[in-house]
Amino acid sequence: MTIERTFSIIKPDATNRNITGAVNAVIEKAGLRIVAQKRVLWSREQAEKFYEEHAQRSFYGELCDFMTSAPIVCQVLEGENAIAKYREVMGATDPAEAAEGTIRKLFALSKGENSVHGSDSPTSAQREIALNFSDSEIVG
Ligand code: DAT
Ligand code: MG
Repeated sequence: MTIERTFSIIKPDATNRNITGAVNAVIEKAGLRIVAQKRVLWSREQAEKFYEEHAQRSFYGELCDFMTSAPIVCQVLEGENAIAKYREVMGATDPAEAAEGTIRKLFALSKGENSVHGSDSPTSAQREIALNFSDSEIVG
């Protein structure tokens, strides 16, 4: 049994539609604990830094525009195999390909406006949590 932490974002399409509670209900029903959470408006610089691995992709500009267009809810989720589990709970990047019952199937509008982010590996989780939270903000 490995208790892990992963980094999550509830994205602008979801905060705009006032469905952060509905997203959190799916997260908690899956057995993940929200051990840190804050609503913030990212600067362009924060978005570009966070998504720097995608800097050469065609959608990078659009992605950074979207992620700074409205408040987001940043979270740390804790649980058994939290990183892989949350990727499962989120569903595929494109909601058209996401499995039934996943957050993206339930709520996402498109491949870009897809309601949530979740870390894809332990290395990413560590980096993304450190970029967005201080240790004292995470209370397990
Ligand atoms: P994920 O968020 O599932 O890890 P990713 O890391 O490949 O997906 O991409 C990061 C985000 O960029 C994704 O959540 C939405 C956006 N994105 C990815 N591919 C896209 C595309 N082809 N067109 C528009 N936005 C895209
Ligand atoms: Mg990703």
